[in-house]
Amino acid sequence: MARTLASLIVVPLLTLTALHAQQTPDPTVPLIGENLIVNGSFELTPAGPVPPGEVPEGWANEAYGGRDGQLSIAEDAAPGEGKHCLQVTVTAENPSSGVHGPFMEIDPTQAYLQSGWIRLDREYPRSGMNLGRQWFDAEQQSVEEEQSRSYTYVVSSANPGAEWAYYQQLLLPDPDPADGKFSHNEIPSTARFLRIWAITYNWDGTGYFDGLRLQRVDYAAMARPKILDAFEQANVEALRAEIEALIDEVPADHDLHLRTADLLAEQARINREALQEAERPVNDWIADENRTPALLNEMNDVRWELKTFVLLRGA
Ligand SMILES: [Ca+2]
Ligand SMILES: [Ca+2]
Repeated sequence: MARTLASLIVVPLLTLTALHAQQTPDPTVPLIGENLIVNGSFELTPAGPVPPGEVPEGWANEAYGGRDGQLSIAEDAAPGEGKHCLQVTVTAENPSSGVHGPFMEIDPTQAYLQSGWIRLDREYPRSGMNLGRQWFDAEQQSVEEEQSRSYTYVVSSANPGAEWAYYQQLLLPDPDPADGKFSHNEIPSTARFLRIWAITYNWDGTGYFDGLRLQRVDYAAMARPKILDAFEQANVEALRAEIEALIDEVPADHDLHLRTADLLAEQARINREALQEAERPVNDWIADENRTPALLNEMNDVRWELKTFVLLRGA
């Protein structure tokens, strides 16, 4: 199951730019509801220095407990993000600052998009700007991966230069909770809360955050490929095996079982006919344009529905 679902997660991430900047928010991600972050655009706070020991409205605390006045609200904004942003200034003597958000309740069986804009005051050879989140369980204790950490990043050491750059990451349920690990884009199964991190760590420079968002995603409605690529057309048996593995994860009374059984029976029938035409390789026959596109596309659809069902655990 882990291997199968890993392939699912790779596909959307390749197109959703988990770790590199793009100029505009991705319009293909269907979002549900409003931004869950209060004052993620820093418009609720007047421009000027944030008093030492304080943080802008909606945020919980300075990330490193600093009382050194490293935060301020600048009169600048990312495209479409109002008139203010958060400025963080760190120095060699005091190299880490930023903000942590409050505990936000999340559902680990749902999909979310975390995003934000970052720029620096000038070009730097390296940067310490990080946008991410820390995961917490129902008791608000940090969720630890085996021998590892409870925090993960949309982007770490973001170094966009002096121009605003947009970063986003699709967060999906951990497809394999039993392995004791979760990737940067995975929501740990035991997570019930998160705290947003917009931090500047171990650096010497000035950077800006704006337009910080966390929103639910209608993952099942995300655009999916309607037509299999040539590799998959030539590997229909692999597609079949993937569907067979997925259907094992679905409760027996779900109507996906009937649909899948009919589809696999049809594919098996075509296979048998192809074998009887002994002179033609099975896969060529299967890919015959007049014979099987509808079947292949329906298998593709069913695979997507199964993956979505399994990943979101029927939600
Ligand atoms: Ca703003
Ligand atoms: Ca896992």
